[in-house]
Amino acid sequence: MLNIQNYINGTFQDPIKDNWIDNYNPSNGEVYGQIPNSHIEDVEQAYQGAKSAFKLWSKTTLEERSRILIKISELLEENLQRFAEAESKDNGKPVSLAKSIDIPRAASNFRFFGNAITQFASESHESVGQSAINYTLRQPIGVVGCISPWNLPLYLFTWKIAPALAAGNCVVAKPSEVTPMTAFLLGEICNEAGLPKGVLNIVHGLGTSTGQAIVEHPDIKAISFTGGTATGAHIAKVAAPMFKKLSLELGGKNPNIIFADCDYDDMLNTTVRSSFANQGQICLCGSRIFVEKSIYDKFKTDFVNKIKALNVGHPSNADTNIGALVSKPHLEKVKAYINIAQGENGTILCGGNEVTVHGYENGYYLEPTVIEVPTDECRVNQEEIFGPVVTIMPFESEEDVLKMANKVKYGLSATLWTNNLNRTMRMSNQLQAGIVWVNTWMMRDLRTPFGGVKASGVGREGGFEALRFFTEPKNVCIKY
Ligand code: TXE
Repeated sequence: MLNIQNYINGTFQDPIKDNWIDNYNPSNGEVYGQIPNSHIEDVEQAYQGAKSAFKLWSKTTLEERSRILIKISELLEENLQRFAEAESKDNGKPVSLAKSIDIPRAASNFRFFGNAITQFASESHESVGQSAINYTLRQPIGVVGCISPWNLPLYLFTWKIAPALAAGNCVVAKPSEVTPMTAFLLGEICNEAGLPKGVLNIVHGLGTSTGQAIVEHPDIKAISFTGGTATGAHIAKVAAPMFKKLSLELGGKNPNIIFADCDYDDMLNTTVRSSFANQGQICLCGSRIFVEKSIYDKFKTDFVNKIKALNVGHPSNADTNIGALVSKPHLEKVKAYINIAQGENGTILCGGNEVTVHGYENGYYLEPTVIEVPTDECRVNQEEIFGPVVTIMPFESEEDVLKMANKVKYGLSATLWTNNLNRTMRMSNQLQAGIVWVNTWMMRDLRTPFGGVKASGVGREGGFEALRFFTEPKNVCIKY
């Protein structure tokens, strides 16, 4: 058994009420440890730690903050294998994926924001003819709350924490109770890197108790949240009357639009990834595939053949493409959508069944599933499934596909495959999404704004947008 503890004021401690939650290994369905089920008292202690640390941290020079964040990044890189294995065990994702994407990107988050803060600038405005100069101070907010989900556990946790700390805030953070392990390990690394105690506090527990206590805390002034849209709406309701700053990164149901004039092989290989990477549990996955009619039959055959060749297996096998889904309830949710598709006259072109992996019979494995849908309005084409399930259907014209692409409540990302420049410009201007990828998918430059429109969220993270979110602008006007 591997019990994890809260990281408060630089030390590891049990939850005050001694309540615990089981932590499951999705690859075999077994409980392998326990995590604190923290309550309001633990959050209060974390807040007090953060509050005391704020006085010094907010006055620490940018060079010193930057040095510590870059040190955390280096230590994560040194511990790559250990963190990748821990992430995989907790989440079910292939170790190879955690090693090549999740942990390196978590390290990049600290390095990037460690550097970005030294380049962050604010504006000044000379009020010509009035003998006055205005400048903008960008001051840290104080104690901020960061709440993250289970799909990219350390990657999304650090995506919030790194800019919050870089900007001079102190943090009370909660990782998902489903995947708490690498956030727990991060505490050790922060101590080793010399992060002063109390600057970062990590409290574990359920969303409805620990998470809710963070959101409701009267002196935690900003909340950065990534997770489900329903949870985001609830958090907004709680936080709005308290006038908290909010950044909400929520769900997606992203279109992948394929025109006949694209670079076919590149499109096909990338579409396999954009459909099923991380078992399809990425908010950016292109889960609605629209294909121009003239290449629809060819695409359908080639795509299904590629998907049938993917290996579903134990996350630590080097040849595993698809690992385990994150939890039993999530597996049940995804399976329920496959049934819904059949009830809506969808045709399962491949997949659709649970997989028994020899030696790990109780793990949460599911075949990658491709469903041909008769209309874009069916539920599987409208609701976020967040698993290894994609829909495909043909389209006739640019106009039609644009309408279908935009006819969902979400607006996170969209992918467009075409070599026609004018069409690229027309479509990318009109797609309702925070991010449009053309002839690629999930290519990330950390300086770019990241986030969605409509039910995919409010606000942007990434680059200076994140540093703007985690600072309060103050106008100072001096008359001379
Ligand atoms: O997420 P939750 P769940 C989508 C996906 C998934 C669905 C539900 O469709 O099937 O959301 O997933 C914390 N106050 N995404 O239920 O509950 C919770 O403890 C404060 C998309 O696992 O939103 C966890 O740390 N916090 C998504 C975090 O919120 C609360 C990634 C996210 O959990 C809380 C994950 C509360 N009242 C799921 N309730 C994406 N956009 O990437 C829960 N939490």
